[in-house]
Amino acid sequence: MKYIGIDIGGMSVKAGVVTEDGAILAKKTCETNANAEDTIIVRDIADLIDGLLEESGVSKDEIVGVGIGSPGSVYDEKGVIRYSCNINFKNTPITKLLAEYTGIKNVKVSNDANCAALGETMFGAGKGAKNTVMLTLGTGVGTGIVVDGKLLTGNRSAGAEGGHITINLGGATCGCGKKGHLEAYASATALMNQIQDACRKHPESLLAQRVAKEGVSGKIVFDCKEQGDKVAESVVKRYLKYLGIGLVNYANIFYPEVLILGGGISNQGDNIVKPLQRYVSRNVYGAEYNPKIKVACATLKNDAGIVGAACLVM
Ligand code: BMX
Repeated sequence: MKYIGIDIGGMSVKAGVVTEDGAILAKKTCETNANAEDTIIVRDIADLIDGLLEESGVSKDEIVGVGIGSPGSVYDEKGVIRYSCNINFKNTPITKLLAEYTGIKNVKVSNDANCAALGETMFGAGKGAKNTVMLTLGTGVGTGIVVDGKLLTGNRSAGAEGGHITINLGGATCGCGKKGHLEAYASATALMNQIQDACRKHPESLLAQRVAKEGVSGKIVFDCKEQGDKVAESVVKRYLKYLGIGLVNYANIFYPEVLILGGGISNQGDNIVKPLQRYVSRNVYGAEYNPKIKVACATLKNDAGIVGAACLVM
């Protein structure tokens, strides 16, 4: 059996042919025409699928279905992307359009973090678990919640927007315009801002010197901390503290077996898992009496979006 997974992002759309074991047979990418008419964006995706099948030598008849993951508010049951703040989707009937353009009837869509959570739960860091919460730490903070093996998405799938829980009343402004949300503290975007703030305040630090030479990145702050830079250490400590608060909130509500962290920052592995594991284990309600909640980094890495989207039609 073969499936197609589509991972829509603000910059690019990634497509892959995925097997029932979650392996990717072939991949292809195109630019996201984010400001174009939504029908043009969907046409581009249809063309991408055609190109992918042609290059991989897989025929359309072999494809069981196409799953799509997109940032924003998605009405899964209706196959509609209601709204996405940086891509021109507005009540776009994406599954209907894509089925029409490709001739593949079975097309499903969900939020990008929901897809990542599904992929990691079926084939990645949450394999074997029935309850997981995944956080994608990227432009924003996306969350996907799996309860008893199924995605929990709320009324008409408008929920599971866990980046928008308030962790600091009146705090930093979130991408959505409200204040104090987890996304404003724990996204990769937020980490970049925190690094730049620290560099402005401490131009003498190793962090500031390296950022001036190499540009800002999440990796640089962990590298500088490793080299003993105190400024980098305090940026990392603060970042992990807010992320930890978010994790404990999810842990207390959903009590999953595994809390999974995705996005580029998850490449830090133990550098983030160890302190976060300590924080969660200390602060979750009734920790001494309840089962341990494991904190883990995503294992599907950049492929989580493609594999997870394909899981929608498995
Ligand atoms: C935002 C929101 C979520 C999304 C999350 C992660 C939009 C466009 N996005 O909170 O729906 O899951 O960001 O998105 O409204 P990413 O762009 O970081 O992958």
